[in-house]
Amino acid sequence: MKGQIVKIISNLYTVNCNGILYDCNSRGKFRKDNIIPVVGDYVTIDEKNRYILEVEKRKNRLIRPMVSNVDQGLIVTSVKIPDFSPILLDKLITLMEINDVRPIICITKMDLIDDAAKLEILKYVNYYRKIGYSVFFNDDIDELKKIFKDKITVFTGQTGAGKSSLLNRLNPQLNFQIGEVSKSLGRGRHTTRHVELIELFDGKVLDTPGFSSLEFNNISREVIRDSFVEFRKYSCKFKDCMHLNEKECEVKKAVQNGEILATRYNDYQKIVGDI
Ligand SMILES: Nc1nc2c(ncn2[C@@H]2O[C@H](COP(=O)(O)OP(=O)(O)OP(=O)(O)O)[C@@H](O)[C@H]2O)c(=O)[nH]1
Ligand SMILES: [Mg+2]
Ligand SMILES: [Zn+2]
Repeated sequence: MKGQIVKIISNLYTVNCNGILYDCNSRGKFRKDNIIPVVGDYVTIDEKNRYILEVEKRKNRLIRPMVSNVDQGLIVTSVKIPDFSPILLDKLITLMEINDVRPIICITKMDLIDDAAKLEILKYVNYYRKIGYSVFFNDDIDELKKIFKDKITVFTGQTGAGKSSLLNRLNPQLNFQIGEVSKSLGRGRHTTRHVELIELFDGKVLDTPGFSSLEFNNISREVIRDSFVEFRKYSCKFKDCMHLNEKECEVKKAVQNGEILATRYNDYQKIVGDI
């Protein structure tokens, strides 16, 4: 019988087969072949003996939280407490692009800033929309409800950005704990929380906000470059232009004339420089 792993607690795998949950063990064979089933995996189970027999090929797999077959990531970004951080946003977008996860941005806490600061934020919002990303505000509840259908969505963003608050607003029955900021800052973050896919508006979301792995080791500079989607349309003099120290670079020209947002380009330089 086929299904999807929706929860793992130590060695117990909860598999959803057409809406019915089966608690299964994994077979010893998997460990030998170095296949460790994760939440999100599509599997075949032996429903009688409650064993996972086979793990299907994954579309992708994220680490921290460990989850596979993710379609999209909702990047929850506050404009204050914590402050708006373009570099964090761009790192998360890059991380998603290279894992074939569609980034969606949700801005929170606009009520905490004045009109001048709002204009500044709108400049970013318009830019990210221009390059093809969906950007919502956490007030856009009706629009946000529509994005989950038939998708696996991971919530991500800084601690305190408002992920749990947003989930609760989307579905008050979820009743996630809110305001962990100060507590978690004191003790180091995210103690042992299990990873679980939950149903939300005909889709599934990951209730463990985290996605803290922001290192780009083992990723080539070219892949990072290509994750900046707005760079793709420029044809530079050198076909393999990294848009860094090359002369006559169309991307750099576009940064200078304001077509490409300066923070995007700076963040690109930082991310490439880090690897
Ligand atoms: N003013 C204002 N406060 C908000 C808004 N959204 C969330 N908050 C507050 O921000 C604080 C943190 O919200 P959480 O939802 O717990 O943040 P989180 O992203 O889940 O944080 P972690 O679980 O630590 O990753 C809480 O005190 C919320 O009430 C908003 O739009 N405006
Ligand atoms: Mg939370
Ligand atoms: Zn170039």
